[in-house]
Amino acid sequence: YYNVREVIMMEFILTESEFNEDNTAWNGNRFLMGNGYFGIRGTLEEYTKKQMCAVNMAGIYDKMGNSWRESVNAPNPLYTYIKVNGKIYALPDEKPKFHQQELDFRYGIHSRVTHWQTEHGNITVVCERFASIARQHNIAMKYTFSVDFDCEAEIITGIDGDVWDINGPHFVKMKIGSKDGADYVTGMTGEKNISVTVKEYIRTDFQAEQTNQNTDKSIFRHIKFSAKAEKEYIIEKIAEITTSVDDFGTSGSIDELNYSDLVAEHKVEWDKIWDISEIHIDGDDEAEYSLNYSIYHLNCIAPRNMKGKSIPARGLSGQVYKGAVFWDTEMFMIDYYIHTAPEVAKTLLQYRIDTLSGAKIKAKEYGLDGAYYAWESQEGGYEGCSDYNVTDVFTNRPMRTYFRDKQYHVSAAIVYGLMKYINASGDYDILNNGAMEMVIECAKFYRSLLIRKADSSLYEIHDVVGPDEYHERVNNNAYTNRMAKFVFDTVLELSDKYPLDNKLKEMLQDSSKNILIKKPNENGVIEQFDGYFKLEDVSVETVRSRLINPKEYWGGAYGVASNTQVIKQADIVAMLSMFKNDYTKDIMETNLKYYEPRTEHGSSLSACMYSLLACYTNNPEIAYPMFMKSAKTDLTKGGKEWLGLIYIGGTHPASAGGAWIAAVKGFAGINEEHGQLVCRPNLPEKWNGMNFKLIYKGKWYSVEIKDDKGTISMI
Ligand code: IFM
Repeated sequence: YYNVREVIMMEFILTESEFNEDNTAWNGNRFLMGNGYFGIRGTLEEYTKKQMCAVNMAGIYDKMGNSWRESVNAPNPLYTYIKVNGKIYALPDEKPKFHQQELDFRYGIHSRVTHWQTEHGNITVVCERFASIARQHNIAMKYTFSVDFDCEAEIITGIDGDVWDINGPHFVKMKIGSKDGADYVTGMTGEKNISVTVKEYIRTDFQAEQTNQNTDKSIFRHIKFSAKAEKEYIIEKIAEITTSVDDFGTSGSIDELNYSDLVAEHKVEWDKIWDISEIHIDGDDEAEYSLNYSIYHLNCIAPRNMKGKSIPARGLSGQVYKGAVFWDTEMFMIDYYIHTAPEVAKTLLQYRIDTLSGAKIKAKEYGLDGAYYAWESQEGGYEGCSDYNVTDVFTNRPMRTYFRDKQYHVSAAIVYGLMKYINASGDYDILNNGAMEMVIECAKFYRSLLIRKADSSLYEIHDVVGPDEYHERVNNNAYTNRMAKFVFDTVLELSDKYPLDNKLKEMLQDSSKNILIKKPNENGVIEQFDGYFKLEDVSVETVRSRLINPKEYWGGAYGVASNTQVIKQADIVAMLSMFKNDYTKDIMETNLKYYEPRTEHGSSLSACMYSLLACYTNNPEIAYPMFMKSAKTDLTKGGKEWLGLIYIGGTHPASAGGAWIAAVKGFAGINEEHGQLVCRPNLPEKWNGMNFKLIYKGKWYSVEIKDDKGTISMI
């Protein structure tokens, strides 16, 4: 086993070489595997819902009673544990002599080796498994049991239908059974009657007595045999997950598939993905490792072969944030796909086109025109965000928040993502297929937000929550106003190709010309919103020291940050890095230096934006720690995982995407100028060079950076 490991390129291996029960939740995230259709948390085979095991399905949601709607977890076909001489050996209860968990993130293969010491001798379990990226309905697992003493052994393996849910249970009816040698569990959701079927087929290489023991939700095989010392007993399991709302069919019947063929074709697919997506950094192994690990996660959750699906804020790591899609996708993740898998970027945008009707319904609900996209978007554009989205830790009561009502910037983020895609792919055709209508509806939405005071010539937007969520219901958030202008201008620019109704055109010209765009003050700083400079100017640490409970919410009506200049995440800094051509380097640098010490970076979306702006202002040494923070978000222990009794952890794909943006657009200085890619590197001192590939307008390019010189060549 160890020899096999050695031949795998070590720089793509994530290892934990001892057992630490405290890491259960974190390991579930960092050892995650996925193929876009589902994600499998990095839990161990004997784990159940207690240890937050989940096979999280993409794009399937359910509401149970009055709880929040959330994505659905499938029954778990990996469930397996052992008994030796009648005693259960399973983590976390039976402490091991040795335990190692690994993720080979070049190939998305999870493995574990565990030794238990008994009074008679040692037991070893080795298990390897993967979510096939070549056949996205399939999972394969190879479970090897061995002992160094003769014993009576039993391997219990099956489909655990007692799934972990935050707001479940979602399966109101469950059916279990066996057909043609395969076992299955089908769960039926309560709200929409969506069926999720998990089947498994098992192959053993030894003689054993097999019996089935089922519950009303689960089906388990008990495989009993007399084990001989030093012999390996191998179980191969091939599973298949299908649902009643699938976009694509299965390929191959599970009884005809086998582990070695599946792993071989799975690796071929991953090799193809890495061929375009791997990034080499000369001189900084840790940065290279962390960045490619981030890229691994983006590849695990990409909705390949799927129609109109997007990526939730916590990827496919579970039901946190209701499994919903946020602005994170178009602002932080899509860039990576645009340049490595444009068809995936298009699928993400198709999701927004397909959910336009949901956005129009939401706009109407608030008495607004056009399309107001959901803050937490589920299928059909359904708004998953509740009015009371945070729990007050002091009263344990739900707290009124305004994420749902006032984060107007979400619609503009979608238009921004669309234009990044069109500019880099040249795919104007998407505009004929619903995207132009989407952009126009977003423009109408922003137009309907404009207000003008009686004696003013300028339009303002009032009562807003900007990206910095701590300051709610502010007026003229600079970011939101600038984004609204961007949407007006986008429609006007596109109107050359896609004729607009004259009245609408005039309205949008007027909106673009007269919307208030905040200018830098005499010190060069742009005020985040009206009255921001009048707020108490204290450090993040001072604000932190005022917390009574470490878990209390910093924002909202009486949060510790609300009446101070301390902000949660990049806001002005995000605007400057998105519209860098509007500002001088001096202004960008002044604002970077003003806002950074006032930013808590309480969101994993924050650091990458600061990193990018630091690169744009030729400050790679300031950018570097922010980049590393983003690239290592899921590798670093101690992120926010629990809010009281509510689990809020998971993977952070926006941070992973942000790390890619900082590396490629920031340090490597890849930019689009006059319809061409240019490379103006800004490498940190310790980086000697970088090389990677990119797709631009349908062609592949290789980028080579040596010291300060970058070369882009078409492949
Ligand atoms: O979209 C973000 C938001 O900006 C900050 N809170 C978490 C959300 C999901 O990542």
